[in-house]
Amino acid sequence: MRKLALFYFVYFSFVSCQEVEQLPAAINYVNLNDATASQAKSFSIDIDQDGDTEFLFTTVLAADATGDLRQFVISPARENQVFEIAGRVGVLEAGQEIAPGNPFDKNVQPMVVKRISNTATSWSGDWKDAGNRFVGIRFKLNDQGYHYGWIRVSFDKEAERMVIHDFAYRTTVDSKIAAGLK
Ligand SMILES: [Ca+2]
Repeated sequence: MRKLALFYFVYFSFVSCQEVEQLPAAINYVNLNDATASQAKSFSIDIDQDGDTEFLFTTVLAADATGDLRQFVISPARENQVFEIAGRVGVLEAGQEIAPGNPFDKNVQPMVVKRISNTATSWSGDWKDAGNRFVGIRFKLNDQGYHYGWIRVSFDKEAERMVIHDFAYRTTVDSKIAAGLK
């Protein structure tokens, strides 16, 4: 009788452990230790560390009739995309859902633009005053479907650089995540 009781105890412990492992979908979190991207250097994120960049933070120089433009951009590689709002990189708050069904795009407007003319310097772009906000991302690795995740970014106007703090994503494809969840 005692043996039987022990059996049930072991058996049910085993079953409940299995259930715990199955949900919720796991999250991979990576601390980037406040990496920076500026005119002097770009910063790339190679999520699966296979030598191919998934997302690149860099600057692009351009010019128009009024002067020079220094554009701070995120460039998703291959089929990877960012959460977009009206063609721009959405400035997401902590807790905002990043999920299948949200609008994503690869080709988005610069996050910040510094305009330099002979007479003045001005800043524009949704991210110019951003502190600890989230870029929603989705990307494909070697499997079918998209992984959903976020990258926490600040813009340092003084030093003219993007600060890329950390990122996280669901290890299971097609699974939503909340911005900041790790
Ligand atoms: Ca990669």
